[in-house]
Amino acid sequence: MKSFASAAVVSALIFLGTQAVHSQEMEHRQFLSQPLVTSIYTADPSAHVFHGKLYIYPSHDVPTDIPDDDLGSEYAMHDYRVLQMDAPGKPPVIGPVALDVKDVPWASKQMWAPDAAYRNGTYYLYFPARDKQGVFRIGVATSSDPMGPFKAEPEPIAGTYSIDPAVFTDGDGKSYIYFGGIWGGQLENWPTGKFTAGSSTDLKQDDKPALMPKVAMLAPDMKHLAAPAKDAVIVDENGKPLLGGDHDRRFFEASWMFKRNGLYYFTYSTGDTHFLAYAVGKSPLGPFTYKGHFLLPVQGWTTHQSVVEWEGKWWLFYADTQLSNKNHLRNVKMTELHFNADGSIQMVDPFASPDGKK
Ligand code: FUB
Repeated sequence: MKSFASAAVVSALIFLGTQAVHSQEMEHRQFLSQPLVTSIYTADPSAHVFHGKLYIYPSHDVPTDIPDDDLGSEYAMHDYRVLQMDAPGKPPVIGPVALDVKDVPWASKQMWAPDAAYRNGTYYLYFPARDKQGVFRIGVATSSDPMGPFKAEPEPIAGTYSIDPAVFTDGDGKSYIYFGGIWGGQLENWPTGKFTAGSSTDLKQDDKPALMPKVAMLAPDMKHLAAPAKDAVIVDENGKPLLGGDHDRRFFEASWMFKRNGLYYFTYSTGDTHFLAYAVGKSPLGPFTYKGHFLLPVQGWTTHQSVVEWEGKWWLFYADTQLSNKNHLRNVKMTELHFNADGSIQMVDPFASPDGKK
């Protein structure tokens, strides 16, 4: 018994020592960029330039006692605040509450990663939330002001489900919505377009095509799908869909589309392997050929991106947990994104200092 107790004490000391070394290493890691705002927690930054000004539509993280789990129950957000930046490097203005879950007739909780769009004088806020039955759906709300407040439609957008809506408007004025997320995002529960109850963490079909993000063209009113959503298929270099077991490359969540030099870049998070990845195609509907990672893992479990051209430069918006070191209390950041001559995206290391030193 005594020797067991001593061994336990020695193990505990070794454990604490390892932890101390680990946290010292964490403290000494340099962050590539600093949080854009520090007075509230923000994540999932969807950045847009509307009429020359930059607006960021983030999740608004809140403290909670709900423990971390594979379904992301600890992400208990209930409202949105919009950020507005006048110039890179200038602190953003934090808008008032733009939409609260209590003002969304169909929703119950978990206002996760939103996005926004503009058409004909109206701003549209797209957002996921659990309905009264606990099923994630995607809603839309409108405003005449990009900062809100937004008024929610009474029902979720018919034909959408799961999480992480991202809306892309092409040069011809047509808009497309991308959505979906596995595990907590419940994409596993929609095998045939109908919700099927059951475990929603990984189908464990590693040798089958991975679950793909969904894409649909939006109707001109921006509140309905013009056609049913279909898979935005991500294929490998041989044209074969990425497989479910390919956790380093397969889609997990966080769809974001941008267009550069006529090429459509579909970007996303690989979730449990913590990369941001991209795939390119010749149509906003896909298919998209996997090209690689472009953000190495950040501090914290999730990150979620947007990529936008602003004032002649390309910017990556993402999030980590620098302020809190807690998975569910994140802070948004931005850094310049660089492309190679062949259109590939240069890797971003969130722990390199801007001059490239670790
Ligand atoms: O913020 C809650 C969820 O975490 C988002 O919807 C996902 O993209 C991940 O960032």
